[in-house]
Amino acid sequence: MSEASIQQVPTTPFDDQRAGTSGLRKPVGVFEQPHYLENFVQAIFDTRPELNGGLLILGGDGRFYNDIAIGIILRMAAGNGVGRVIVGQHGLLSTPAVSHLIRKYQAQGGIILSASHNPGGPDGDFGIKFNTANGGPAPESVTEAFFQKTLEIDSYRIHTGDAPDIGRIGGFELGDMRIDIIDPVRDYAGMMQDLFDFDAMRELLASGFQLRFDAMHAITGPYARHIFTDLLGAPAEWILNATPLPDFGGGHPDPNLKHAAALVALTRGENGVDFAAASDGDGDRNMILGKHCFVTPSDSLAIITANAAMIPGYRNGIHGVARSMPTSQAADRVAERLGIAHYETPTGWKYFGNLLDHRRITFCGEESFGTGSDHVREKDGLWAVLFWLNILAGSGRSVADILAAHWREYGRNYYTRHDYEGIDSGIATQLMDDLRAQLDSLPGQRFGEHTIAWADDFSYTDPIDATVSTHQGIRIGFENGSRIVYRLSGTGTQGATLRVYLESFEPDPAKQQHDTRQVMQALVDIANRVAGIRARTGRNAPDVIT
Ligand code: G16
Repeated sequence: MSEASIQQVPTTPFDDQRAGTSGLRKPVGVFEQPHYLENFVQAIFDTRPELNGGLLILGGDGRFYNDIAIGIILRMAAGNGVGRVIVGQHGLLSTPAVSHLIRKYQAQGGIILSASHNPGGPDGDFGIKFNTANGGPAPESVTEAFFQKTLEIDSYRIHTGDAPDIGRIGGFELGDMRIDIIDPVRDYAGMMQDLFDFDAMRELLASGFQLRFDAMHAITGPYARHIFTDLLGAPAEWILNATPLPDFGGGHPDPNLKHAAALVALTRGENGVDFAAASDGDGDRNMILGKHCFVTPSDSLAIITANAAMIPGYRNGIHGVARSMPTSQAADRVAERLGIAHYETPTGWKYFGNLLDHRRITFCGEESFGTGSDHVREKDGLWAVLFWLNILAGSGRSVADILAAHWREYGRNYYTRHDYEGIDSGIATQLMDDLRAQLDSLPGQRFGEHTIAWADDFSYTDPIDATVSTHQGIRIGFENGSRIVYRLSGTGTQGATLRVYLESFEPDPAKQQHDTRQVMQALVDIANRVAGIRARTGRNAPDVIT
């Protein structure tokens, strides 16, 4: 290629490009600063030499700035010697679809443009993350190398030609680089057909069973339309908010009881639908609802593991199961019964990568509405919804019946999470430091019926590469099996978000149908007293309860 078509643009470093729990997430205005995106992307190309002459997968959740960023990244890829880029039409690809395409086409990596469940639009958030050749989010060692590079960057390389119109499917050239613009849905839908029993699900949907899926004006709209309507025969109107919009229609694309309240309402009352589900901005999260019931993500992971033998893609046996530390211990009980391994990892999907790659686990999940398996290396919203639909079709039972039967057999882990958002970062850090200072004196302290048995600051040693991750959250365990966990979020963009995770175990079936809020109240009060949340933050209640 003529070097004349490649421009070397001088730049200066930004000091805030260290990745959080999942990539670099900032308000759109930060990304719109001259050179901000370019610096980060150049750091990727500089530290991943395998991309030179290699294949890169590129796509995003369609939020504001997605199309502009795609154009810049295509020109920079051409400027940095990438051999070929596969990009989703209109720049759209869900996070699990990118993971799948990386694996299917043996790409050297992928770039995903998304701030996940954070709001979009000109005043919302934008984000970028890099996935490695296994299809999974870059581990800390890789994102740390990006960060170090961004601190010393002095120029970036960009092709001076125009990127092709990403609305047109087909093959294009930019300098020596080939660009293939593809249908974002087709490959992913094919993988789902390989894993699940589409005939059984089609029959269920034709039998009077009522399903609703809320795409929240985000990436899963086109995927859900194709899978549920074209392949499974569901009426088009069962897919709600199916058109991806740059600002997600002004909503918050977070599938939980607060932000998907309209969907929850459809499951209530005499005419409540049998099954409802939602996914988030980039399609990796899921929420599962039945008539008058909500399945916690922790229970969902346990039930998926317990019912794997019903699903064609998992019938031949499963390895183990992993959950992030704050996720309830429900899946552990299933693993023990099945005689398979179970793991407890820090928050962040990247920590599951080694376990999946080395066949230690088949399933993994997080309380933050993430569930997945070894079919890709990301959590996968529609996969989880299809897994549940396949269980419903295969068992002929309702969501509520499946939940109740599961609890009867394994016991119920009551679970709730309280989020205090946008609190002062200094106050949040001090709260965590003071908790850490109390760790030795907490065991033995009694609060009514709850006596603290142990307390620690969670650290994790990866069983494959022995990487150690420290300070991953404060855990307090009680003699009756209850647990309180405190963590600061790594995905927020305004101040700090304190997450308090609460869990208690109930083996007695006669006590398993109580209201979660009532059951957890005593533990909520203890969590407040031990950390002094109200006094420190001035907040009387959490902003979000899930
Ligand atoms: C990301 C990560 C998840 C994590 C979640 C919440 O999800 O991929 O592993 O559980 O954030 O993290 P935090 O508690 O640090 O805010 P997503 O869907 O935002 O990519």
